[in-house]
Amino acid sequence: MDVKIESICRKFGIEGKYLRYETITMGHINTTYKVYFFRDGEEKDYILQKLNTYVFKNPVEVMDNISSVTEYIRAKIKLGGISAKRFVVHYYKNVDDGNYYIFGDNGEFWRLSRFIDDSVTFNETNNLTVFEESGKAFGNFQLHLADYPVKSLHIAIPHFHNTVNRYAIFKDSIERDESGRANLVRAEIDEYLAFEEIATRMYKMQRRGELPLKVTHNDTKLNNVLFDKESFQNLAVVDLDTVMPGLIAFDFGDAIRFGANTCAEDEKDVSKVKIDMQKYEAFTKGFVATVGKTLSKNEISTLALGALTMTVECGVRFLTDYIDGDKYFKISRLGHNLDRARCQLALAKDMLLHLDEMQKIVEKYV
Ligand code: GN1
Ligand code: MG
Repeated sequence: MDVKIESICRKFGIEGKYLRYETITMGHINTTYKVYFFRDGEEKDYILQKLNTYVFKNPVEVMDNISSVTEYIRAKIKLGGISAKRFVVHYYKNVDDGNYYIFGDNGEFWRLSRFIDDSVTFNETNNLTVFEESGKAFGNFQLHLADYPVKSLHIAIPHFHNTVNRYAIFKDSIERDESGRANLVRAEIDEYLAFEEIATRMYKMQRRGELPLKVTHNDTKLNNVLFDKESFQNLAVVDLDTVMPGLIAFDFGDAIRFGANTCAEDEKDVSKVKIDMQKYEAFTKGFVATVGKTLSKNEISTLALGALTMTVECGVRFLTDYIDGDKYFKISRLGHNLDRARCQLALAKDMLLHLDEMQKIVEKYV
């Protein structure tokens, strides 16, 4: 593997002595490595990723979105008279000038970025300031792209947060029952079906023109934010593969789903799974403080609903994948997708009980 990793990095013009690589296990879709070289008297580190082309059918368009959006953010930051180096990811160009490299007969799709100096990520945190900072990070991402021409973006994954469509796919999978698992999860299926009306409300509002499409990140997990390793201030937002037109509540909601759960996303003991209202408030404060003033009345009134919607949607996706035989999300144990689906279900139920309280907290910070 060392030889392959080194040779791909060389295709991106990386010089110096190759030292080693580490596998980064975060993320359910792409394959990620941190790679170290030695040059000019010091270690240099890079993030090398193999894109999942089963999930991203048109990876060149994904990279095109990423370069346009990062250029845009970089230009905005520079306007403020500061260097953008630590605040936005930079992808290397290959020898032919594209920001990706296609390797081997199977057409593996690789990309390489600089590792942002002195940065850290968190899978979970009990530090409320860190979580508030992540709210600011995604809020700022929104602000930077507020005047970006939304329609010029490629659709990386069609109908990504279209919950109506997610439910249709779910029902179709149950019907086909390819791996014979549907009968094992009848209870979970019924509970998710009971959430269908509320979880499709926001999408229907958007279809009626009541919610605007903006440039959204669409995968706002806490571990997609880089923080300064000393001060824990937010630096940059990463994992830009799903940047597409979307609703502001997708970004707010998915961050809450992942980061304001009292447990990990795949907790098996669902009796422990709750919405952590302190974390919820911390994120809301950071997010609304940065982007709140740009939001319409309808956008504001759907933020808490967005958290519930994204939790149900993600759970439906995990359960669909379990029923399909684990084709989409990486798993590290048998039944992993089912554990994830059960965990999202428990979280959604608890959110439903707290929905009014959650919305009041949003309004407190607007
Ligand atoms: C996937 O790749 P990762 O782990 O950041 C997924 C998200 C889900 C998330 C659930 C392209 O994100 O939509 O919310 O898993 N990404 C894609 O943890 O499907
Ligand atoms: Mg991702």
